[in-house]
Amino acid sequence: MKTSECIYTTCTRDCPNTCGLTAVVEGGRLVKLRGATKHPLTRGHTCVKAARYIDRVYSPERVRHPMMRTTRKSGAWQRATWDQVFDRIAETITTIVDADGPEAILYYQGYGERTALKLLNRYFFNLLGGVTTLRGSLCGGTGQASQNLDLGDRISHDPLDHYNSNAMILWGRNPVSTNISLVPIIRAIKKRGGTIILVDPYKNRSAALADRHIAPVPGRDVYLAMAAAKQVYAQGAEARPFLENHCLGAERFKALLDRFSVEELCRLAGVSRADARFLADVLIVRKPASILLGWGLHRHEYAHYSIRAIDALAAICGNIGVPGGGVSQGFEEYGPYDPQYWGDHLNPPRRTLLMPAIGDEIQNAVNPEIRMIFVTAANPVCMAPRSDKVARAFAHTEFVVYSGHFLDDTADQAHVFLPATTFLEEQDVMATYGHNYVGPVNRAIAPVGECRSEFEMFCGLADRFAFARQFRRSVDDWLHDICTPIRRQGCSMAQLKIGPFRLEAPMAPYMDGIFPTASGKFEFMTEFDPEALKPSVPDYPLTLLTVAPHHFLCSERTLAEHSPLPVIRIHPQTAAGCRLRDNGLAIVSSPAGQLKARLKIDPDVRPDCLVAERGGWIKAGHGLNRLTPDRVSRVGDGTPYYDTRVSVHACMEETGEPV
Ligand SMILES: Nc1nc2c(c(=O)[nH]1)N[C@H]1C(S)=C(S)[C@@H](COP(=O)(O)OP(=O)(O)OC[C@H]3O[C@@H](n4cnc5c(=O)[nH]c(N)nc54)[C@H](O)[C@@H]3O)O[C@H]1N2
Ligand SMILES: Nc1nc2c(c(=O)[nH]1)N[C@H]1C(S)=C(S)[C@@H](COP(=O)(O)OP(=O)(O)OC[C@H]3O[C@@H](n4cnc5c(=O)[nH]c(N)nc54)[C@H](O)[C@@H]3O)O[C@H]1N2
Ligand code: SF4
Ligand SMILES: [Mo]
Repeated sequence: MKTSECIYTTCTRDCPNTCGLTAVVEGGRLVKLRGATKHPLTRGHTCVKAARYIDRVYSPERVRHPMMRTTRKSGAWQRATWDQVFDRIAETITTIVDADGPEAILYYQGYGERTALKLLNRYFFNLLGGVTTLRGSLCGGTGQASQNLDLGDRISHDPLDHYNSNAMILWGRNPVSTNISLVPIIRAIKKRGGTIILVDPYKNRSAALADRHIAPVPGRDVYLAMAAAKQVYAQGAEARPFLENHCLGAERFKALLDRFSVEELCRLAGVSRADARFLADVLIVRKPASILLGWGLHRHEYAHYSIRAIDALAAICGNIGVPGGGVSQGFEEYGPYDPQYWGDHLNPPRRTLLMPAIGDEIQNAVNPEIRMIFVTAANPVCMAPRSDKVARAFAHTEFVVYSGHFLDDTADQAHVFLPATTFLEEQDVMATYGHNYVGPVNRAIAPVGECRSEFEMFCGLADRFAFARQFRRSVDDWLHDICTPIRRQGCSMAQLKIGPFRLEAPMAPYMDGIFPTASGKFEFMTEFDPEALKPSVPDYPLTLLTVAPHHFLCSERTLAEHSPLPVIRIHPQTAAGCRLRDNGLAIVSSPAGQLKARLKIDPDVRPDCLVAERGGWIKAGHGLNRLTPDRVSRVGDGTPYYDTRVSVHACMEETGEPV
């Protein structure tokens, strides 16, 4: 009989849930991955993606040994040893640094795994002299920067604090797919007679938990928040003591509201008056209410208007600084570590390239040009906007190193493939952007094939440079030092290997009514330019929302898992207007490019939108970022993926030609 072993670990995938997991191992093989009941938030629940992760670990498509090739176009991948790939990378780095300096190298660190040891990746490049890195965000930067303007420093409510809420507004967020541990909390609020509202142009899976679904025009939530705020004032229900004592700019915000009627605001938001009224009434009657901002709300050029207006609405209702209230979005996943281990102090500030426009940024970089790109835990050719430009930039780069699990669109652009372990094969520590617990990543199985952790990769590379001794220390020694702030909070490293630890953080922030802004008060948005929200591309009447897939995490999939074409959802009226039929083929065009897709008629989509699940690979016929613009959000250097304007036309089944 096989003996079975259970190992406690933490999921490190790019997901705000960051579950405590039990890995069940039999005869050295991972056989089950289930939620660990001892985690105070995740409590034994996991998502559909967890069980399937075992297939990913052992997938026949997974790259299990290092590979390299001399040219990308014609060169087939050749199996190599770790020494061979390290030598080749180290030689190329030395040649490039000697000729053009370290800034000719771009280090592209992705979102695939954000653990404690990942600080050392950048530390390596800083020991090298400081290379070009990234700035801005493909993910949540806009929300954080916008909330910092209002609150001084964005601090979210602990998810467990939402148990104190009598209402929850899911504002552009889909926890049923993306943050499963919020579901029992939502159910508890409902059970107590509380109200749940989903605000989303698409009736996503979380609508099933909501008492009401409000579907604004994408990017126009600012008008809905303003309409609700106006009604709160109209009913004399504003939180006067809070506004008078703890806020700056409330009168000027009110003056912005006075420029519009409620009817006008609702029309601009694309919602009914009853919707705005319902939202206002819930916020007045069901106190405290917690508003959860989703990432969907962020992916617009002027997202800060909506986010700041939502903050303002919460402040007017007296929902800031109260248990069960607040406007929450995320946490600092690298927050609990000692930041000196990034190594940024070792050099003067080095060049950074803007993530939302990374294709142009790479191609336009001069003095020095980008000659080498080193990618870890990312798939920018597929996931960054304007895939055409990103692919071109990578193709023109002399030397590309890719560290990851599968031969995805970005790996196809590489000269060297470094096969990485998954979190089940590693020792590390994981904090999260979704709650206040940090947890251990414990090795459950031996590395598959010859895979190595990124830490081991950078150790192997560092060995080939003069700073080798500064880098080569054991995992335990590094974690001990990187986790100094956690140890100072009273958690020993031994304790951190056993289970989750709650970091010092308020359950509910700002309860003293003091905000870390310049004024010490909550600062209202006082400028708003409605012209900015007018659509500017008349030939492209629809907005394409490329949302989180339910069954996959971003582009984490294999070739075999792809459907032949991406599925794009369209409202029946819109489909009828363009003579498109259910399950028919269509060409979707934006100013950036074109894509063939299979249509699904779906009344849950707004008539002025199309909805598709993001993350499919270009080489599998998907690649939605062939259509997205590479603009930059006005606040926070975020990526306005959801400002993608498109048109859709039927095409012939046999030839794919337009009808
Ligand atoms: N299953 C699964 N889970 C994931 C991920 C995944 O790919 N799959 N990705 C992970 C990552 S990287 C992230 S960042 C999070 C994202 O987590 P979420 O924010 O919950 O998910 P999204 O699907 O990105 O966006 C949520 C919703 O925003 C809506 N939306 C779009 N534009 C607007 C708008 O202008 N206003 C409003 N009100 N709503 C809008 C979309 O229709 C969508 O339903 O999830 C993480 N978890
Ligand atoms: N159209 C559109 N595009 C989007 C979005 C959208 O809403 N619409 N959302 C954006 C968002 S929110 C995000 S966060 C980004 C994500 O963009 P990226 O971070 O570029 O891409 P991911 O698809 O998350 O790919 C992460 C990869 O890392 C690998 N990986 C996991 N762990 C490790 C590890 O330890 N080491 C190494 N080397 N590899 C590892 C995974 O297998 C996976 O292949 O995409 C963005 N792109
Ligand atoms: S992907 Fe998210 S919900 Fe699923 S197991 Fe990992 S952390 Fe939990
Ligand atoms: Mo993200």
